[in-house]
Order: sequence, then C-alpha cells, then structure tokens
Amino acid sequence: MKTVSLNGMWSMKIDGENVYGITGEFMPAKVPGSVYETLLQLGKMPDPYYRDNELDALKLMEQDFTYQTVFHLKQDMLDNDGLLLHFDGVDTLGEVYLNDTFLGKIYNMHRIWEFDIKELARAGENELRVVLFSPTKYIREEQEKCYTGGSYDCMDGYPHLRKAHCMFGWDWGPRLPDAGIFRDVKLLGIKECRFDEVYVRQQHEKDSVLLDIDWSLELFGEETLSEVVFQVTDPKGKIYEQTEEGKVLITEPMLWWPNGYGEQPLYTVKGEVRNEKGEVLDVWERRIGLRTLTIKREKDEWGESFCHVVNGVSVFAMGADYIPEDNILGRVTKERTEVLLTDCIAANFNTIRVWGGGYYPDDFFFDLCDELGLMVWLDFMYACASYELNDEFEANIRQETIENVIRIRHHACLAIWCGNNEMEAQVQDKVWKPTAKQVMDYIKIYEYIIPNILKEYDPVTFYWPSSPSSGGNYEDSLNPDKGDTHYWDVWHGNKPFSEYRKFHFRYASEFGFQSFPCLKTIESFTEKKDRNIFSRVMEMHQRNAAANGKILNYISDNYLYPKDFDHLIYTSQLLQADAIRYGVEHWRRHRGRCMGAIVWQLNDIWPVASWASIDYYGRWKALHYAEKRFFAPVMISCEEEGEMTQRPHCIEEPHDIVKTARLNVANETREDIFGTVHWTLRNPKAEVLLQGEEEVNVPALTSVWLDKLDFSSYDELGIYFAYEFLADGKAVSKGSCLFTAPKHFEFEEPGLSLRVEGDKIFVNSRAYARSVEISNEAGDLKISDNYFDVNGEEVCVDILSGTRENIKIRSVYDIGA
Ligand code: BMA
Repeated sequence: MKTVSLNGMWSMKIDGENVYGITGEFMPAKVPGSVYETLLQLGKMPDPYYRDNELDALKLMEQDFTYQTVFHLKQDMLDNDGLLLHFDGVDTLGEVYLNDTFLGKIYNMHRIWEFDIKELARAGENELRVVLFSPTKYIREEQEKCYTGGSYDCMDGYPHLRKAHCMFGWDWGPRLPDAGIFRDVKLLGIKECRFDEVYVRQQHEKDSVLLDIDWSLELFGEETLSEVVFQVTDPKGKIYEQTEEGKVLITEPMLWWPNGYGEQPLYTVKGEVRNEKGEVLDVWERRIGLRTLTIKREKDEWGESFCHVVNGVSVFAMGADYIPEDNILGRVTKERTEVLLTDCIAANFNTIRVWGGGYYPDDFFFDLCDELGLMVWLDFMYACASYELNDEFEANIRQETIENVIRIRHHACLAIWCGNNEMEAQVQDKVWKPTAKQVMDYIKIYEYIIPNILKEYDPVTFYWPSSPSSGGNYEDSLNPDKGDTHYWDVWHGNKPFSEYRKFHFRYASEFGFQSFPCLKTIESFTEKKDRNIFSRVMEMHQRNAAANGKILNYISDNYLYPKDFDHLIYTSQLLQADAIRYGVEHWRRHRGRCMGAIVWQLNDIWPVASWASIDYYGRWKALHYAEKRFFAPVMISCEEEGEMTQRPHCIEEPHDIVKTARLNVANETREDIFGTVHWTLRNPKAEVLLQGEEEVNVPALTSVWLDKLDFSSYDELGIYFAYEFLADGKAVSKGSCLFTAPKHFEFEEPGLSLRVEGDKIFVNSRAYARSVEISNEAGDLKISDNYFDVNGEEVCVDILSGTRENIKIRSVYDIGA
C-alpha cells in the first residue's frame, strides 16, 4: 500500500459574517488543525482562555467553515487497484468534495472516514474541499426535534452529536466547541488488497506464551494467491517466526507489568501480505505486552470484589481520571502528553481512567501508557446524558465502537472497556429526564450493542457497563460494596474529610476536591483587578457554580482565614491534598477490601479552578506531590482519632476528646519488606515528648496495622504526631498528623529558610512547619517533594526542573499570620 500524506498547509475560510468581522477570504490553515488554532496562529482572534474571551469564541461556532487544498497525483497512484481518501479524524459535521463532486458526509469525530476516489481522482491537480458545519446550530436544531437531556454544565442538545461532549462545556471546562480536521489526512493507494483486520491473542503457559494471530484481507483487485507472514521481535531483538499452524511461540516470555510491579517489555508483531511475485502489498505492525489482565469479581465477606489481576497478581489501582488536555485539540501533542503521563509515574500511578466525556485519545497516548506501565480504564465516549437510539445513531455508534476497539485492543495498557460515565445511575434516577424509550435504549446500547461488538472484536479485555456500576441492568449501581464507585459526598455533598472513613469501596473510580491553580496560572487569564475569587473573570474560570462557596466553607472548618489572595490559593491546594490523602490512605490501609483509588481528576483542559492535581500549564498542585507520597509503593499512614472525628466544632461537647493514633504500613510491591517504624509525639516547637520504635515485616501486597497509641492525656492544641518507616536505615515514607484542625493548633513561628546548592534545596525550620511549599516566581519549579511537614530540622529536596531564581517558602503558619 502506498500512502501519500495530505497533511500540511490548506486554506480555510469562515462562511458568513462573524463575531470577529473576518471577511470571507481564504487563509492558510494547518491540517491537522482547527478553526480556533488557525485564527490564533494568524492573530485573527484573541486567546479564548483569557478573561471572558470564551464568549465571543463560542459565537464563532455558529458559522460554517470551508477547508480546501489542492494535491497532485501521479499516474502510478491512479494505477492502484484501490484509491482511498482517508481521514483519521474530523471534528465533526462535514461534507467532502473532490473536484467539485460530492463524496459524502462526515458526522462523528470518533470515527475514521474513508472515501473511494478511484473514479474521481485524476492525474495532476485535484481539489479537495471539506465544508464543516456549525456544531452549535446542529445540536440546537436536533434538540428541538427530539429532547435528550444531559449535564447542565454542557450545552443543551450535546448528546445528539458524536463530538467530545466537554467541548460544549463541563463543570471544569469552557464552551469552545471548535471545528477542524484534527487528525491526519492521507491517500491510500492499494494494490490488490490490504489488511482488513489483524487480531493477536495470547495463550499464557507456564514458561511460554503462544500467540494466535487471526487476520483477514480486504480485496481491491483480482484475487491472487496472497501470502501472509508474521514475525515477532522481542525487546532484545530476538526474532520469533510463525509455526506451521501460523502461531508464534514465545519462550521465556518477559511479562509486562503495571508501574511498580515489574518491567514493561514490549514485543513487536509485524505482518506482511505478499502477492505471488513476492511483492509486499501491506504491512501491519503493533507492539504488544505479554500479560494477562482482567478484573476479579468474587463474592466475599464484604460484598463482591472488584480488582485488576495482572499475570495472576491482584493489584491496587492507584491513579487519576484523565480529561482532554486542551479544548484546542491540535495543541495536544505527543511531547505534551508524555510530560503529563511521566508526571503520573513520578507520582507513583499505575492506572489512569480516560473519562467518557472527551474523545478517544490518540495512538501515542496508549503507546506511552504501554511504555510507562499505566493501566488504562477506557470509557466509551458517553457521559452524563440520555441518548436517543434510532437506526442512524445505532449504525453510527456501532461503527465508532468497532473502529476504536480495533485501533486500541492490542495495547498492553488496556485494562477495562467501560460503557460510559455515570449514566447507569443517572438514567435510573431520571436525572436528565429520559423518556421511557431512552431508559430502554440505555440498556440496549451498553448492555447489548457494545458488549456484543466486544465479544467479536475484543473478547479478552474486561467490559464494564458504566462507571459507577455494580454490574449493570440498573441493579444497585451505587452499592459501595460491589463494583466501582464515584463518591462525592466529600465535596459536592459538603461532608467533612472524615466521612471517607465510613466507606471501604471496592474500587473508588472517582472522588475529588477542587482547588485554585497557582498565582502564575491565574495571572495567565486575569488582569490584576480580576484577582479576587468572586470577580467575574475568576468565576468564568470556575465552572462549578457552588465551588467557591464550598472552598471557603471547607477552609472555615480547617484553616485560619487566609490573609490574602495568594494565601487563599495556597490554602485551597492544601485542603485538596488533605482531603484526598485522608481518603486514599484509609483505602490503602484496607487493601484487599478496597482495591482501587482513582482520583478525580488528573489534568485541566484550560486554566481554571478545578479538581485537577496538575493544572493546564503542567504545574503540580499540592495534591500531585501528596499523590506521590500516598501512592508510594510502600507507605506509612496514620489513622488518628481527634477533633475531626469526634467534635468538628470546638464549641460542641464533649470537651475531652480521645486522641489516638494507629499506624499502618501498606506494601504494594511483589516483595516482602522489613523495616522499622519510628514515631514521635512532639510539641509545636517540634520537641520530642514521647517516642517509640517497632520492627515490622510487611508481606508483599498487604497492609499491616500497628497497635493503637493513646495520647488522650495531652492537650490536642499543643501536640502532633510524626512517623516514618525506615528500610535499611532510610526513611521510605513519612508524615505527621494533628489531633485538631490546623486552624486551632498552636503553631510556633517556624523561621523557615532555604538555601540552594546545585540541584538541591535545603530547608531549615526551628519549629514544626506544616505543608511547607517551595515555589519560584516563574512557576516552573518541579522538585522531588513539596508541601511536606518539617519537624524543626534541616531537610533536603532535589530540583528536577525549573529556574532557581526567586525561590520562596511558606507553611501553614503563614496562612493567617
Ligand atoms: C464526576 C465526573 C464529571 C465531573 C466531576 C466533578 O462525576 O464524571 O462529570 O466533572 O464529577 O463534578
């Protein structure tokens, strides 16, 4: 097969009068690319992420747009048996014309579109035109014809269009439903035939893996006797040929493991189809990982387990939910995604859930997850809505499902296919006012159409109808002891962090807490006068209407009133980190019963206040550093009892509360670990009042409790508890906790100071300093640890990247001081 890329500079025009007063001339436009991207590159529209510029940018999407290009064809391309125009992704509603002849319509951004141009194309110049229609007009008109409900944060009618829903807005995202040709465009010249489908199945034996390769061909020319040959290359370059039965036997297989459990060796499978003359007609090549990977669901004393089992080993999923990285899709590049996913590994993730309100990520996303060892929970792209199933919609989503399953199924990282985000529970509860038909349609789509396609195209990967679910059929989908759970009573329900401890979810696939991004990020979209969280511009960048009030409310429960805007931001990030840590540490202590903690959310689509741990510019919030600590393979944590668990307000009775601490060491590695737990009870000056030490043996893949310590005779305002776990004399995990809310603890001025020596930052404090933040003015500092507690001593962290100028330091003491 011969491929000619049609990527490059096309021209684009806006059809009709528009908000930016751009007249109907054609302008140079990059393909792959989009309308917003083009206008931004040409300086014809202001940054839609700045202040409230989003509003005008949205109006632009009432327009239609024309993309066109001219390409030259040589006779040899025309001489092929088949000639196809191939689009990997178009966003979304289009009509395609070649040499002024209509080729067909496009109406799903999640699909590949191919048009046969053998008869129409000619030698020399050919003109290709793609007209893209207004997505906002379309959903409005369709909504008038047939009502489908969906998330209020998103534009009315969005379920009608197979376009990333969050492009129409979400509770963290702007309404910027761009249009464009967002993936590669190419011509495929096919001689005789091409691979239609190839499917590699693995059969794992004790010391070998047998690869069974099924393939089929799509014929274009005369059927000749074609030969199809596969070979497999292992990570060291050793080549395995096919046996006579067409199978490939891999001896001494190197198994693929998620991050933290082993290596990620990848084998390359390459197939060639050749004709009688021995000419290579088409090549198929993928990298696979040798592993078994499924979900274990077994009845037990608590309900029913829900846990990833990799190569026979039950693993505790640790990670976060991924949303699209940018409203302007062309800015999502391999390089940028690589930084984000590498940051996941830096924070000890082994799993990432691709949330269903976006689009199916590019191949490079899955390649990176294969290489890094991130298991992917992949939602099909449906979220928080009711959909109306008719013949056209069904045919459309069938094709979408088949194509994406074929594209993604071979990735080692692929752990779960999941029907949708949150719809089983929401349809059942009639949240989006579905009709009786839509309630039935739900079952048809997620429990019949999609699983049946998977039975045919990927019977191996585990399928789960919805997230959350208990198994489907509207049966008890919110049961905390069965299936996966989205838990939002902390945050949306305003419950205190301690509420997390009331649950031992089998797999928490969403729970989260918002914060503001750092000042540097806020500066990118505000003028100075906007820097108040209730200003119009800040509220435009806070898409969860109740959230600012919630943040202030949670601050009032935990911290002193922040002295200025910048300390409010800092405090919001500490709250977020505290909240999520409180939950995850608890669930890891209950390893076995709970087997997954996936934090809502990893990243941002634009600069905004949100649940993300990494902001739009890639800056780590306090939460991401906290994740690095509480997702560490070996982690010590403390289940404390104090004011938070017994008397959230100081005016309440009882006045005498119990103060206890119960330490736990969780070991998420495949090796037993021996070490020492060392703890101290200290006063605000960090002076040791009591201390203890204990040798512990933590078997692989378990968590071990130590005895409860009782400090009830001490005044909670003047003590804190510090703890560490040492292996070979080195602290592998540590932390500290209070028995009162930080706002009431009698902090001493810690006199924090720092000095930079090469790649190291030395921090000194003369008293207990809690949640010490190190940052620089440029906002680009990444360090080995941050927002940590210091016990009146010197500690050292490594600079991983960023400038060394103007480094600042502060701690909880500074919030109200
Ligand atoms: C979850 C998600 C998203 C949403 C988030 C925060 O339920 O599935 O729909 O952004 O909550 O509210």
